[in-house]
Amino acid sequence: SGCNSESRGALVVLEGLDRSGKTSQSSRLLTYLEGLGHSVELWRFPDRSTNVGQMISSYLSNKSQLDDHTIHLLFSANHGIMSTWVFMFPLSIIYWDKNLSDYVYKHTFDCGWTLLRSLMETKLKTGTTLIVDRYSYSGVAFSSAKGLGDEWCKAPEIGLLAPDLVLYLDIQPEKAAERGGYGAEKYEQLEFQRKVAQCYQVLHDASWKIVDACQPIEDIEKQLQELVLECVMACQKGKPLANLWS
Ligand code: 2DT
Repeated sequence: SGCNSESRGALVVLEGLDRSGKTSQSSRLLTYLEGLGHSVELWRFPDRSTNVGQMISSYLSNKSQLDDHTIHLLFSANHGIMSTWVFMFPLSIIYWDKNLSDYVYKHTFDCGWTLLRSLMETKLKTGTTLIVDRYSYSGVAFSSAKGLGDEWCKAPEIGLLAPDLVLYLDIQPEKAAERGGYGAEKYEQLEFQRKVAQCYQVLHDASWKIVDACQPIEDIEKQLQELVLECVMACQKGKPLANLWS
């Protein structure tokens, strides 16, 4: 059941609160699709391996402090969007954030044009399915939970590709808090996660499937497999790509 070279891959995103199981389910999906002979890659945001990713990581582990707007834009920059720099430059002056202005200075002129969007588009058009662990929705949900406006949060990410399918792993914040490892990072706090859950609610659209994340792990896995396979088929048959936040 492999893909033929003319059909495109699917853009599948997993979203949900911290500890909802996105990361383990994404790797299970990867194994599943590979097993069926599909060309598939697993991506994850934030990508902590890049320069910006390290700034994000140190913020999340409370080693550095950044203004809410600034960290939002760093997440956007981490999503590989050129227009982020247009937003970031004035902010680096307004907040006179040394890290940020150093970063803008060093990278504005050499970040090139290998935009995430075009990278994704190339992968999809050559038949590779992308499983993405968090995407722009996390950006909007987490920042608007802090009180930033939805539209402001979406603005730097306009033009990214819209996913073909968003799998939302639905868990009550109280249940997630009972799971292991909770509380290690800045955002892993019950009160904040409650707000994030509310912010996710208003982002749902037709591409979202809500899956109960409190079922046994294999049951969730089975449901995700069915949803993804259906989506992969639709994309193979020529479902058109669309833009996010347009
Ligand atoms: P992980 O625990 O999955 O590594 O996420 N986040 C993520 C944002 O605030 N904005 C974004 O654009 C993205 C992709 C969600 C670490 C935290 O980063 C948050 C949780």
